[in-house]
Amino acid sequence: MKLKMYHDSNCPYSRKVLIIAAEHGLDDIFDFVSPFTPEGLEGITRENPLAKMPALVIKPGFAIFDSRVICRYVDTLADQSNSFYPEESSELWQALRYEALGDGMVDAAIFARQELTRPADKHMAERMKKQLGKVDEGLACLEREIDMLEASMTIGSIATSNALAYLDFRWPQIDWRDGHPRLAEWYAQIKVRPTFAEHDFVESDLLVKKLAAATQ
Ligand SMILES: N[C@@H](CCC(=O)N[C@@H](CS)C(=O)NCC(=O)O)C(=O)O
Repeated sequence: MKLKMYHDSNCPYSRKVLIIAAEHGLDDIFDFVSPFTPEGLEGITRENPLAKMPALVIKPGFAIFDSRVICRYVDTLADQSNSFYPEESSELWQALRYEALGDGMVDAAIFARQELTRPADKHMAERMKKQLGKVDEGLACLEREIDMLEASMTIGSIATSNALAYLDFRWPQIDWRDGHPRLAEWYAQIKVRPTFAEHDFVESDLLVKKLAAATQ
């Protein structure tokens, strides 16, 4: 039986789940529901008190949420010799640290973008600058520590490369490759892995329609 997952094609947090599932050959375990339809919104609100995607219903009436929890759950469904969560303690903390960094960069990029989507007279330049500063510091940290990322493929590499993909999708005006040559080289290799390329971001028609309806 397939597991219902609340997801839409432009959600960076959901994308991590899709990549980890694909890496494990588990692409077809999901039955996707977009929260951008009235039924999807009703469902996600009922099943996740935070009403955020991704949320994965793993048994009737029981959904797990937050992409970090779902990624780890999906990983447990696979052969543990291929786990993206290292067994050795210091490697595990390193991988989880990069996962937090990648997700945190996505959080900051989303907060900053929300400023752009407000009417021009309501933009809060200071707030946007502060959030984009977090993205800059994250990029500098990844460039400095690239040897660690290159060493092995973990949930940390999935989350950090996902953050870079999200910058390319939503912040193309940020030329992050400039000044981060080793990170750019690492990302160029990882982004062509079939499991990453097949789950590239796609603008969601459902979201576009929802936003258009809201502004009428
Ligand atoms: N930390 C959460 C963040 C999830 C999140 O913020 N998802 C966005 C979509 S990309 C969402 O559902 N936003 C709706 C809301 O905040 O109400 C995770 O990793 O799953």
